[in-house]
This record gives sequence, structure tokens and C-alpha cells, in this order.
Amino acid sequence: MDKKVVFSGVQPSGLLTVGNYIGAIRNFHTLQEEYDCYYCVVDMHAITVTQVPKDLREKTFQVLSLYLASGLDPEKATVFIQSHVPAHAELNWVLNCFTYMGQLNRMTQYKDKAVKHQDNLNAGLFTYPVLMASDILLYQTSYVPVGEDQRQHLELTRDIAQRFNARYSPTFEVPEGLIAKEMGKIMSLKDPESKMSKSDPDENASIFVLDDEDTIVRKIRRSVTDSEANFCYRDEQPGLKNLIHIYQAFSDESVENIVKHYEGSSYNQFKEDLAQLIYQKLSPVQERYKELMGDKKHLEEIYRIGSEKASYQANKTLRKVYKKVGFLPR
Ligand code: AQP
Repeated sequence: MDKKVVFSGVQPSGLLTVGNYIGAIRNFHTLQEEYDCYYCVVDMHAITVTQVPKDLREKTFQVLSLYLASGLDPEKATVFIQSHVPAHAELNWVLNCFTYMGQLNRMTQYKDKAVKHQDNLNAGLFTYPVLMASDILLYQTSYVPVGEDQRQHLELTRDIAQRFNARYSPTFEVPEGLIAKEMGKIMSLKDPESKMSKSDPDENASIFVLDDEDTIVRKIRRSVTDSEANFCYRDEQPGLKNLIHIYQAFSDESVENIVKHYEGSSYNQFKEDLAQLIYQKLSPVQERYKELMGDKKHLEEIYRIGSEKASYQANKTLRKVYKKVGFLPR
């Protein structure tokens, strides 16, 4: 029997944070045994905000290396670069014609990003979710492991797929999200009301996957908590709650056990332990990352093979779509 398909991607728009790691990347390799997995570095998405070309190339290698360093096996999963598979852009055009302006207007990520990028309010930023729908639907994806921030885009993807299927005949698998409940949204260390983001200009708001031990210790020590000095897991203490989620993700302990363990302790003790835990879990990833980044030829080989495999599947879906909308065969 054919395996079900998993698809996900990360933008090479900056150094990856533990938010990206917990919400998405660390789950990728656990799925590669059971599913037919496609993991993409979504460089086309990244140019919806201004990028320096030289840096974008380097960041694309970095994300690819982090995928592999986190346990992805290119023999088991298809690992590739979005712009190397032209079908993404081609399906994007067709799906643009199946998406309503009103739907895109409701996307909260667009609203947030529009405020931050007033100087470059381009159409790509607005239609970003349609390209994401194309990425997912091209592979007949059943499951999409992403963070909570992508839930709305995923709903739109489902909607577009259902609209297309209803207008013609079943063409796209309608995907479901694999979104971790509490850990699906890791918040900023400086403002626990906003999401931790790789493009946050305040470097102290995020732990980056490549941060060294001293940096992790310093950032966690200075993270915003509260003055209650009472170790609790509750909405009224959002900074502490967020740190507990990070602890939970790196330790696989339940919130209940973590709270029981630190009841009566100072926040400082918890913060010291958390910083050590993060460093312990990230340092093997960092080691492997360094090795991989030292051999770009090997990385190129991996992404070339990945793009070929991905193109084969993507073109199958694209041919179906073109036929259904009435384009003449080439
Ligand atoms: N804070 C987060 N908590 C949990 N998951 C998160 N993700 C992002 N931030 C968090 C998940 O990481 C994956 C890759 O995200 P992306 O690169 O496609 O874009 P994003 O969601 O816009 O991530 P950033 O870090 O906020 O990037 P910038 O700053 O460039 O916009 C997705 O699965 C996402 O859900």
C-alpha cells in the first residue's frame, strides 16, 4: 500500500529559532519512517521580504543543513529547494485564480507582516498563503507538521483544495495539520505575548538553534517572567508558561511533572536548568551542522537528487490540474 504523504517547509529568512525547531523541524525525522516525506527549503517564500542575495544563498544551505543535522535522512525523505521545482510557481498561478481576495485579507500573518514591512508591501506577501497551498497540494499531502501560526494558512489550503475538487473532480488530497498543542507556539523571550520569530530584530527575544552555551544561558537568564515568585503554570504568568513549554519540548516531561519538580524553587534555578537542557539537546545538532556546512558539494548532491524526486511527483499533479482547467497538452 502507498504510504501517506507528509510535507513541510521552512523559510531561509534568518537563523532558525527554537520556535522553528520545536514547532516544526524536530518532528520531521520522526515521520520519515512511516510516511513518504517531502521537506522543502522555501526560498520563494523568503523573498516576500527583502533579502540580500548572497545571504539568502547561505541561509538556504543553513536550513538544509539543519534539516539533516536534526535527523532527516535524504535516503528516506525527499529534501529539496522550492525554487528548483518550477511546478510550485506554476500551480501557484492556477490556485491564485481559485482564492478570493476576501480570504487573503483575513490572514493574520499578512496583517502582522504588513505592519513590519510598510516599505515593501508587495503582492507576494499578500498571496504567500496561495504559494503555501501549492507547495502542499502538489504532493497529494495528507499531513503537514507545522507550528500553530500556520493553522490559518492550512485552513485556507484545505478550502482551496475543496473548492477545486468540487468545481472539477477529486484532484487534490485535502491535508490535515500536525500541530503540537501547547508547544505549537513558542513565544518571544522578551515579550511573551508575541511569537518567537527568526526575523525579530531583537536577538535576545529568541534562542537560535546555533547559539552557544553562554548565549543560551544569558538569554534565558534575562528572559521576561514576572514578579510573583511562585512557580505555576497559568495564563497570568505567560513568560514562565512559555519557558515551561520550552522545557517540556526539550525534556519530553509533562507540564505536571515539571511544575511538581520546581514547586517552591526560585525561577533562577529553573532558568539555569532550562538553559543547560537546551544546550545539551542542541549541541549534537550544532556539531553535525558544522560538519555538513563544511561540505557544500555533498549538500548540492542531496538537494539535486531531492529536486528530481520532488519534480516527478509535483509534475504528475500539475499535469492533472492543467488538464482539468482546460489547458492544451504540451
Ligand atoms: N514561535 C514558533 N513556535 C512554534 N513553531 C513556530 N514556527 C515558526 N515560529 C514558531 C514554525 O516553524 C516553521 C517554519 O516557519 P517559516 O520559516 O515558514 O515561517 P514563520 O512561521 O513565519 O516563522 P518565523 O520564525 O516567524 O519566520 P519569519 O520571522 O521569517 O516570519 C513553521 O512550521 C512554523 O509554524
